[in-house]
Amino acid sequence: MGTSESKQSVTYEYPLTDKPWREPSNWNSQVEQALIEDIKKIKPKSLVNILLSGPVGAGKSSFISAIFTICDGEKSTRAKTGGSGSSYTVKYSGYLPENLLENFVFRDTMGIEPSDGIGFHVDDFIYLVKGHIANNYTFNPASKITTDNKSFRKEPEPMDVISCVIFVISAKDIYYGIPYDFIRKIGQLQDNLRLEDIPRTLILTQADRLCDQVRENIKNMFRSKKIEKAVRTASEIFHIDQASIHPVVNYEVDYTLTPENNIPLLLALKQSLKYANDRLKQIESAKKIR
Ligand SMILES: Nc1nc2c(ncn2[C@@H]2O[C@H](COP(=O)(O)OP(=O)(O)OP(=O)(O)O)[C@@H](O)[C@H]2O)c(=O)[nH]1
Ligand SMILES: [Mg+2]
Repeated sequence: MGTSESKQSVTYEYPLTDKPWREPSNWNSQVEQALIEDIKKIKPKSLVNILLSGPVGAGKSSFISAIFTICDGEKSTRAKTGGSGSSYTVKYSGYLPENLLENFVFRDTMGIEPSDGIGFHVDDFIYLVKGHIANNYTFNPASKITTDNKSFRKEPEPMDVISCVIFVISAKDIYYGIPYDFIRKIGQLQDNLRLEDIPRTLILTQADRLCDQVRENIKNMFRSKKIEKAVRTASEIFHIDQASIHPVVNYEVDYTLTPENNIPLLLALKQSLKYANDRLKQIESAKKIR
């Protein structure tokens, strides 16, 4: 009896689409290798900073660790992750992966909370982006950094500024309705970026928690209607083009390094690196134009 029951097929509320809604449609080691080769070709001449920002517990630190996992070829917990009520990350922390990547620094921040006075202080954002805040600064939810703070750089060097921001939000939160206060705060951060002309991408983490079919087989990612809807909704809420929104599963549950586990992470990484490098080139060429 047990055998026949366990063989019964499961009916899902949201069946997969017949055709994938995004390329690549084949997830294999050739596709993975092509992405790795593309990534290796993105070689900035000097250090480039990529900032991670987003709600508390979304998976910012986990995404950084996932990048190290891919670069090192084994599970990494480089950026410490957690699940407490308030932000696990309290310090501004830079991470420089090696092997696969060259010259890219990933900068982790405190999680945003819906209420004011707790979590990341949105007024710190512009100082981070412009390179005024030094590594290891302990965020203060009660007030923005003051210019007399020992971590405040009065005159940042070009190597201190941020060249791309990766917003990190849980796919489930987007799908089931992200609280308005998060939208308001993230909107405020985006206004700063627009003024500074800094590119951004959006990573929808924990896709495995939103879609059972993705949890069962990550290759279902681009055939999942729920994930597709989360991407569309995020695009509408945050005014980011869908092609810059990447659903991923961090190496937090399944620690097996496989091409299919890597592919969504690599797609997100490749675009963020490219945007960051393009920004650097844009600044260089602007210096030549009078
Ligand atoms: N299932 C699943 N869990 C994840 C994923 N990414 C992160 N997590 C878990 O979500 C929790 C929060 O992850 P963190 O990386 O600490 O999140 P964060 O955005 O850095 O959080 P704060 O530093 O607190 O703002 C941890 O328990 C992670 O293991 C994912 O893709 N899938
Ligand atoms: Mg964190």
